[in-house]
Amino acid sequence: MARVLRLPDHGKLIVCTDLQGCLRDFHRVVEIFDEQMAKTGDAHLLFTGDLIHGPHLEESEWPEFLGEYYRDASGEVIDELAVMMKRHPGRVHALVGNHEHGHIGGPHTAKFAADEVAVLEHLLGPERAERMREVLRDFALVAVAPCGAVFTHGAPAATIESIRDIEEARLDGFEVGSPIDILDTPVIGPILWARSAEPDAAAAFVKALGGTFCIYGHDVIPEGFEIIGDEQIVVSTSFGVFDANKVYVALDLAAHYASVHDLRVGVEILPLYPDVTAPGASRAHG
Ligand SMILES: [Mn+2]
Repeated sequence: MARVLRLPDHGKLIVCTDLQGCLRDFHRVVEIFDEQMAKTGDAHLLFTGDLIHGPHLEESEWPEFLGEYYRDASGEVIDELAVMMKRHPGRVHALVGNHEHGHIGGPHTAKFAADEVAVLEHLLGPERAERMREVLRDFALVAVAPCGAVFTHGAPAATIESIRDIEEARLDGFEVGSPIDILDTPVIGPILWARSAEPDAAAAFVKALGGTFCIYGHDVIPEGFEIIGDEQIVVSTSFGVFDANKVYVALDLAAHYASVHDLRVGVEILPLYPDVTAPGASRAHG
């Protein structure tokens, strides 16, 4: 598979960060993409990794810091993503996150279980697990767009000379490593695991890829998004956030964004649930 996804210079791009198995938010993002397709006939949808591995908790056990309540539906999210990719060839894309990586050669993640890779593959059973891995193996590591946007799962902290360093990166063979070891692995370690990047490092990274700024998730921003320096925006579309604060990004792929400051709230930076205004308001018990 190609490690670098190259987006076109026309159409609308919808960007969704970490879902962690939240099927309801996946459906909402698909609805937004479908509306764009109906309106313009030229839309793309990009998930920036960590579509899978959410909590398996009762609502009564759910801690406040996890944001809006949901129950993990990782298998369904990947099944439906595969359907969307077939239905819209070349328009629905995803990047590898550290949670996907665990299924295709990376260290097994331990966010909500001691071995989330083993838990999910056990839940799915061998055949469905293999089908899921086939879908995940096609995910790119980085996406670039002529509009200036670069997309990664974690922070753009990797040191690279050029796009070739991404194209030649290998994702397999890290099963035995711990997440701490992999953070020290050049290129893929920071891209999949770094929570922040120094402004100088981010500037060098996006420049090496011919871009002007980077959109990523991996960390939770309870307010929905955070802009750092001139080159970085961290976006929280789903996981760890209440509905009122969930944010997605819509880019005009024909535009040119000179820096992250060209992204406008209400135009490129949009609420996932515009009708929900109070944190937790959609929850039955408030
Ligand atoms: Mn992550």
